[in-house]
Amino acid sequence: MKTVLITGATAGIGKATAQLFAQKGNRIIITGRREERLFELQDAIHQQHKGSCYISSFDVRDRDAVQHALKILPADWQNIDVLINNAGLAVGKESIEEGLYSDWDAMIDTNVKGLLYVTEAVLPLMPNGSHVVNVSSIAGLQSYPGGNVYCASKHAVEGLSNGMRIDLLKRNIKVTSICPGLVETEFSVVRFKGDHAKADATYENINPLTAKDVAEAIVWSVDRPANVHITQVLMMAQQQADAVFVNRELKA
Ligand code: NDP
Ligand code: 8X3
Repeated sequence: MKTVLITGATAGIGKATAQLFAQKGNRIIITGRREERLFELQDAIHQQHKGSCYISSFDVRDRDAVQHALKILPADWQNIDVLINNAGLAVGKESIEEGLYSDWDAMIDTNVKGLLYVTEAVLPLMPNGSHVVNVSSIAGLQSYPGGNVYCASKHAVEGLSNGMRIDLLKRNIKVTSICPGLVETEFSVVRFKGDHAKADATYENINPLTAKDVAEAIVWSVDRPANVHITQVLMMAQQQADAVFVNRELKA
């Protein structure tokens, strides 16, 4: 049984990952800004899996709040075996000349600086032999039209994952980067600022990945034997070749 801290557990990939780790008998710490959703998930985990689940609500962009949240963890939650850096978002899909400062700030502050703040606060609580999983993206490996700053933020996650893997070797801590393609979650509703028609069009005529598909890849990476270090998982939707080529003609 491991203790797993998951950021962004109020929705999508983070929520599915929390449920799967709980189903497998692990103790989980769920985080996010929408506290009411965290309470609902905690209730569901208690009822469905009789699992041990602790709530810590904070905004990953707020460094003081992140440090405080980790500092006040009860003593029996202060040993964290697995950190899942999942909280993240895209905001806007405009061409670079039309981008908004507020969108750029939200993506860089959340996807890059937020991941750093959480990692810095959690690492002192992680024993040798533990595991960090960063939820990156195909956008961390390739850019696509209108992806500019989101892709840059995920390229930074790739750079950080590679650097962390080197720095944490001395503590035997594994670092895995998960790079999914199109996953149908609240991601596109957030990206298009509540425009559900645009969000739905993202997944039109394809079989997108689900949050559970990505959660399974995360849990699989963590559950490998000690001698196996999964450094990166790249996974696409069925009709997706890469960040740009998506076939919407042939939905199976
Ligand atoms: P969702 O929008 O469904 O979930 C995003 C989660 O991130 C929510 O729980 C949200 O919680 C949390 N979050 C966002 N901003 C903050 C913040 N400032 N502080 C704390 N938590 C925050 O999207 P996904 O599940 O799809 O996204 C999860 C991760 O997967 C992201 O990093 C995303 O970039 C990545 N990804 C997504 C893909 C996709 O196609 N969906 C593909 C590849 C990668 P709350 O709002 O309650 O704070
Ligand atoms: C989210 C998926 O389509 O923006 O990372 O690359 S996509």
